[in-house]
Amino acid sequence: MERSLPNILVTGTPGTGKTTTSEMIAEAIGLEHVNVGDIVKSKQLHEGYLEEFDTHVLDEDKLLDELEEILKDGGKVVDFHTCEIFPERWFDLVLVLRADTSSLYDRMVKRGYNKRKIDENMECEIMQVVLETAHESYAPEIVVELPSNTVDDMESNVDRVKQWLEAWKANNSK
Ligand code: DAT
Repeated sequence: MERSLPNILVTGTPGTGKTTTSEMIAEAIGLEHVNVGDIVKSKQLHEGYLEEFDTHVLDEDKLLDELEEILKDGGKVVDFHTCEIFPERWFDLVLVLRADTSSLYDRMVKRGYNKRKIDENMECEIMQVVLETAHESYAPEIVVELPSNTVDDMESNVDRVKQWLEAWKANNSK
């Protein structure tokens, strides 16, 4: 896919800071934030709600069609906790946000998640599920693991992406 601006995927366990960081990146470097969870809900791209797991079952085909259109010209920061459903070619950089268990736990309690959801997400983070899945799904050189425990972490993550974008532009200018 030829793009004049790159697409960046920001992934990680719920609560690691994807939405906050994606908004900061989008603002700092002039890309557009695409919150996949919000699109799934607003366009009803799911096949129902699983009460037991407090989650929606994605209609992957519809979601991918919708996103293909949004991402085709590049310049998007895509924020989603699942990273393996997208075609590899869509992204030029995949950021996997990581949080310490204590930060993550506090954030999920604040969000009002039930115990089951908290336990599930804590285990997901401890077992590095999203990081391993990202490594299985994308080329090693585009997957970057970033700590996201403090505001300073977020700011330095945004700075890193800024520098990365400059390099990307230099490499992709004709
Ligand atoms: P996600 O989109 O991964 O679910 P979020 O961006 O909504 O996460 O963040 C959840 C809450 O945690 C929100 O109140 C902001 C806070 N938070 C996230 N990352 C943080 C960080 N690195 N430092 C301080 N607070 C953070």
